[in-house]
Amino acid sequence: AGTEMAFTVTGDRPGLKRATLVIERRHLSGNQEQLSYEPVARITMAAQGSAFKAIHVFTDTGVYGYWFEIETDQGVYALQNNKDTIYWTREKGSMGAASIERLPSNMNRVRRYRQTIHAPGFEVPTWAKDVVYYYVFPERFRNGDKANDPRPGGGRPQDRYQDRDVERHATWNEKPFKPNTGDGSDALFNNDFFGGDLAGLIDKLDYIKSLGANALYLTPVFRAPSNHKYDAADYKQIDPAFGTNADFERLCAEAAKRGIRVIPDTSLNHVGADSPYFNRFNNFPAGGAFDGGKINAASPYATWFKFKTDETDPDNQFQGWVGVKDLPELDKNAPSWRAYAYRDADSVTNYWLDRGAAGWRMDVAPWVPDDFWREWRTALKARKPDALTVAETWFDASKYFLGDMFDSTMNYIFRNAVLDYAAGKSARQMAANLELLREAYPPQAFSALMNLLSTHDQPRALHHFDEDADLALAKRRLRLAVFFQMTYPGAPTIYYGDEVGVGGGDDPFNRAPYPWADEGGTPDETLLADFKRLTKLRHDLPVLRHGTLRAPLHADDHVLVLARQDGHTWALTATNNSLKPRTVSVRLPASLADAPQLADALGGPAWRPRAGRLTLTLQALSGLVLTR
Ligand code: ARE
Ligand code: CA
Repeated sequence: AGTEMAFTVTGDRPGLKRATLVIERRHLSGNQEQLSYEPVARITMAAQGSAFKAIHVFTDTGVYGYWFEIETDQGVYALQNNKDTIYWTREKGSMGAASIERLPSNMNRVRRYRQTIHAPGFEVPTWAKDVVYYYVFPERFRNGDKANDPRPGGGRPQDRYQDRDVERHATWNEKPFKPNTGDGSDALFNNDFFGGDLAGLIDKLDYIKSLGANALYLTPVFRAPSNHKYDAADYKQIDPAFGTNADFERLCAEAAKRGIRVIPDTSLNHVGADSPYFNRFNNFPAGGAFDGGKINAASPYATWFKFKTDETDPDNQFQGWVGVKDLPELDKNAPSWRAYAYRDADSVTNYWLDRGAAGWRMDVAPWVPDDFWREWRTALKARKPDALTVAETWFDASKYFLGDMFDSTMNYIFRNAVLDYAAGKSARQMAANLELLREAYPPQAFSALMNLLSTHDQPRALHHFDEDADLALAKRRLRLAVFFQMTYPGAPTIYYGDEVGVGGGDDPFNRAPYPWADEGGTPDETLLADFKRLTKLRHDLPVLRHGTLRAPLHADDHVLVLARQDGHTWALTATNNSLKPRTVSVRLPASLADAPQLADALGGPAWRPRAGRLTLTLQALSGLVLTR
């Protein structure tokens, strides 16, 4: 706020009469599907020679869009963002490519340039930009303790969920992780269990470290009936099938010894229907808000939910998240819920920070009101100033990066852009999509993004690359995607198993057990070695983590060349997604043009610039990192 920005439009279009700078506030609401613009300022730009100039002072933090209304002899046009081209270079403040089009009848169609004005004190923990995540769905990683496996029979009433419909698989390979009948009879569901647990994670910390990861992101580990545990039954207890609270502390302590931080995940938007809070199935002692399917006004949790007393069908008396009745939605404005979630000294948020968590990934962020997240962040940072906050979002997350909500987000925009590129789509398109993030996100958030390729909610990267058609080719494409991930700003994120060739389509097939060799699995060791080589490259070269990204030096159908600068250190990163070698010639930035040679960080021969240009040949589906 208080930031002054100067805008200049240049051009020699004959008949140019007037240029107006239009600034609007951009609102993305609902589940990020409703986009609207609120007028902020219309400034007639002053003509100076062939240029038009204007200055605007942003008085308030916010997500802004701007464009230029251009009046000529022929009518009124919008000078706007060209969505298919790289149009933005922040360092010079000039747009590489813009388009001038007639004003559309629906003004939402104008493609605005973006400016996010964040609070001056927006600090992201400094460690975040050095992170390489290992991302684990704990039920499927490693069974370190057979004694705690979910099993039918016995147990206290509140353990009874373990008897319900549990399909227990003795070995990892017992149930196919590829649908092969088509009739659904082999489908996996929320009640298929394989026995993974925290003991398994502790056993494999050395493995995780050897892979080059220094942060461990875990999908929920708190007591819950399903295998995914987003249906919390006790926010303050590790699920008995995963271990104990002491195991969590041990995991964090053992991880810390190896320089690894642990980031847990939970939903503060909904709980499980089968929980003491709700108790729809009476599996817990009386006292839930919906005991046995009846509204219970006397429950200590009664105010956590909004019930519709005029409905008779229990299913209609409460709201499930996106209609999923297993996940009763909380009233996020209820003071009693906010107290439990983050205000109390031993709130859910504090409870696990105090036991070793380095931050939180927060489920379904857009379903929760912004002021909840603001208060939540304040409470969390008061408890642990260097704790990291990561929002689960799928689209533009700018509004979370104003300094008062989140530090980072799951970067699905990155995933989509990079997977499409590695699968053969144009480098120009990938660059345009990624440059949009660089334009919109404050740099401190941009370099802390959770840059993922696979997740537990989407088909794995190998699947995207058509693993069933040609596995070897799919793996080459995966290597290219990982190369890009490891050389780009933001925290590279490895979804457990990707590094040894695990594939699988949509949920639940993207959650296959890790194929440990000592359990009869066949991890792809060659692929693993390549992952390690690339994480090492990232750790060895600070410029890849800290270096400022400049506007792309080159982007065509196949090749992208990027430049990074960290003080006097430079890196050029280049990738080719073609099945054939490609040669490109790029003009070097001034401070690189006089370099006698650029070293290949992966050990290949050095490259020599000539007359300020560098001619590079990239092998099929490969990348290069050149440093000075
Ligand atoms: C289960 C089944 C699904 C079924 C669903 C609905 O597995 O096949 O479609 O039920 O009946 C958790 C479990 C899921 C489970 C779900 C509901 O992990 O296995 O699904 O609970 O029981 C959207 C949201 C995003 C959300 C995903 C799932 O925007 O926030 O949907 N992700 C988080 C977690 C999930 C978790 C939950 C939320 C609930 O990461 O693991 O699910 O706590 C498009 C849209 C996205 C959409 C995405 C996936 O690309 O753009 O908005 O994400 O598809 O559907
Ligand atoms: Ca176990």
